[in-house]
Amino acid sequence: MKVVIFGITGQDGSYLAELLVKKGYEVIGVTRRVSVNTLSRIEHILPQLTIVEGDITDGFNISKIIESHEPDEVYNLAAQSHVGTSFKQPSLTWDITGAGVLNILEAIRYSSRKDQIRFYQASSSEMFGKNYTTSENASLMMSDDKVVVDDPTGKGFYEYKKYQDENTPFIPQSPYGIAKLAAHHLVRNYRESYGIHGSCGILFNHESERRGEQFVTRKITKWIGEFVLWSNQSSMDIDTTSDPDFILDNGRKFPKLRLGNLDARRDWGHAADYVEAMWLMLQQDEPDDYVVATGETRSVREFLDASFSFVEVDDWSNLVVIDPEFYRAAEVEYLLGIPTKAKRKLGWSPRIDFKSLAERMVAYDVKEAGLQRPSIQTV
Ligand code: NAP
Ligand code: G4F
Repeated sequence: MKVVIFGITGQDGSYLAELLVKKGYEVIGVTRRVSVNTLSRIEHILPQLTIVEGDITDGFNISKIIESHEPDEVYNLAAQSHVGTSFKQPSLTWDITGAGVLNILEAIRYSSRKDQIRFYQASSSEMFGKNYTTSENASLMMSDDKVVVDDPTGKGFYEYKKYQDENTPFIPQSPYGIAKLAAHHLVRNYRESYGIHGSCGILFNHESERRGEQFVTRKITKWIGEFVLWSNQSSMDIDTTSDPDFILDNGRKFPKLRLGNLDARRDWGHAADYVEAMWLMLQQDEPDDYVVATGETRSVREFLDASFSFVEVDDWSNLVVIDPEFYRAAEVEYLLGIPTKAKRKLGWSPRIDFKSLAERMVAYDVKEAGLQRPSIQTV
């Protein structure tokens, strides 16, 4: 079996490539030409991959790749995937995250192997934006904000009255979410109009040791790693209160962690679990759309609590600065996905929970910081 992966150099692309290599696929990864090396996440499996150059905004080139490599499966993970950046560069986001998907769909539509190709599109919980479903089981309400709903993963009852599933209408809040929603509808339209075997995974946030450093979880764990290294070289009396922006230690200083909205809630899983759901979707006879999530929601504040607890910091309030720079023009405040359909139809369940996710990321970044010896600012 042959597969083409757009976005193979990203977090998900690297885990998916690993999974498919293990399954015996011939993996063709498409990368953009850039002036730096972007292959670090897939370096360990490079000998087993075929790397070809391509950009999803270049329709002709995409057609050529699909026609010449004759894949059985095509995964589109390529995107300008940062929501904050999408407010600053909306046109670029539209061209890549929205219109780029149309280029791939057109390439499949006109391919001589249209009926043999199965296509996966990386849709996103960001498409739900400010919308959620309120549980109809109001009579089962346990307290003001909790209700027993379905038990999709078999791990216990879901105790929230607000959630998103495949039936929740989309009200996206960002140029990124809008571009993803346009692509999501295009896949449905090409499925219905031309019989393309196209499935969309509506994936909720998933993180890992390979997560991009601009996303909030990795930004936090990376900072913790560097802070642990710095504080190991410090005296016993680190001063966290005198300076609003820096942590001080006898003439040495370390910048505090600058974040935006700590109250936003996300449903956070691990990327290695989520790429299995992508593959399972393409093994189904009929194409369809699936929510992939853990069924638990946590705030950024809770991620901070969990992450700092692994380095034995109970009170991080003087280590973090709230910076308006990291607030968004419009926010998605609440995400909690119910993956009942993925569980029932695909047999998929997440394995790595919130606490283990934070623990793995912190452990990795503490180790990495020690190896890289980041430069320390001095007064
Ligand atoms: P990521 O780490 O940001 O990776 C994005 C990938 O897209 C990179 O390989 C990047 O290549 C590539 N890319 C960007 N622009 C491109 C272009 N014009 N042509 C070809 N490739 C291009 O994202 P991720 O976290 O792995 O997410 C994978 C996909 O799932 C994305 O579509 C994302 O929007 C979506 N998604 C992610 C999550 C999540 O929580 N991670 C949730 C829902 C949906 P370079 O290495 O050259 O930059
Ligand atoms: O980590 P984030 O940037 O992820 P966000 O915006 O939820 O988007 C991610 O998940 C989507 C799925 O829902 C994907 F489609 C998308 O590609 C991406 O992978 O931010 C999470 C939350 C937000 O509410 C943000 O406002 O954290 C808040 N936040 C607070 N301070 C911050 C920061 N986010 C970032 N990136 N940086 C901060 O300093």
